[in-house]
Amino acid sequence: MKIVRSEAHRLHFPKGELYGGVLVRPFECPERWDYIMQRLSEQGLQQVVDPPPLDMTPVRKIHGEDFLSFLAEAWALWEAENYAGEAIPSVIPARRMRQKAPRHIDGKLGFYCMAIETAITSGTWEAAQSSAACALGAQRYIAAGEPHAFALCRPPGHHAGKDLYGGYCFLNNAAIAAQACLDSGAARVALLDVDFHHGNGSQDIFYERDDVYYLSLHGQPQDAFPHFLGYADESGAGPGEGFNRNYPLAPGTAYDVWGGQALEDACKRISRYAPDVLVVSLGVDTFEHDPISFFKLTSTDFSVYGERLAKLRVPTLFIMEGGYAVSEIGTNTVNVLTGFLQG
Ligand code: SP5
Ligand code: ZN
Repeated sequence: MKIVRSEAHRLHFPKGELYGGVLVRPFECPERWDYIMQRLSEQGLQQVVDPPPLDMTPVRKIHGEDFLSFLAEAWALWEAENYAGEAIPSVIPARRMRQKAPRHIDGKLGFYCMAIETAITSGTWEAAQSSAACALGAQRYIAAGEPHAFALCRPPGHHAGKDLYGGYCFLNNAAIAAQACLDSGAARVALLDVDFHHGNGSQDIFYERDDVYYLSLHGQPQDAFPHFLGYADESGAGPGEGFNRNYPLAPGTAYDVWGGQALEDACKRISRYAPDVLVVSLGVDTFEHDPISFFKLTSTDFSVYGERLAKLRVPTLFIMEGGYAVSEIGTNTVNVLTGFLQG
């Protein structure tokens, strides 16, 4: 299996994440990448390559031009204010306020942000671009006929919408890769999101489209981040009606329900859709010891569902998303991939 990854991810490492009213060291940290790389090597997955330069064409089909300009200039505008810390919004365009991007960086941050735990710092934009380049680099192997590929993306992407960042995400790597699949000849793409959190950004991007079928298993919004999307009655709109499927699951959900019921149902729907490519938003924050999540998957369960995904017999592009039990993130991620290779 080809693995596309970039050292440039290290350029994104904020010092603070707002958690429980305190600025803590971010859960989404560079060592996540190191543990995954180490485990890949231990398991003999060594076809590791750098991404090609980022092709902005699919990126511009997923994100608005104004949003991309904002990401590119946010740190410079913030620095120009001589603020002491990292860029975090302080004001949000809430209900009945004007939805118009202002000139001042304090206003721009609030306008484009969906969750303020995510700080922007000097290298954030470059790292986000390198992450999207990894997704597109891996997609090229699928387009060239390989049956599978893994993009070790960091920062992650599935919370990033057309014009929204947050939830540790800036560019929606999986959505950009799905778009590139369509642009290189696929007619139908299934985007299966197994991260613990609902991929509000991916759902938002494809909600009115029938060429990308989004399916997500996640903590139910009543209890879990991102709280404001991911209910079971969100089924798509317009031409996209029927091409969005959510499986919101309760605290304490273990593999009998997660895998035996929800993933099984999702797999049946994917088979019926008969996609040309399967993109998997691969977050391993479903793990029983994840510090910010509430599912109960064991390390073995990750191998089991990797095998199940292989049985779909569709070219499969894995895109790394979340997972914050850092010392076990390598084992859990690579178990999905080795399970898949054995399936
Ligand atoms: C890509 C990804 O996994 N993003 C997740 C971002 C979650 N950030 C906010 C988490 C807030 C969690 N609150 C949990 C309370 C546990 N006691
Ligand atoms: Zn997550």
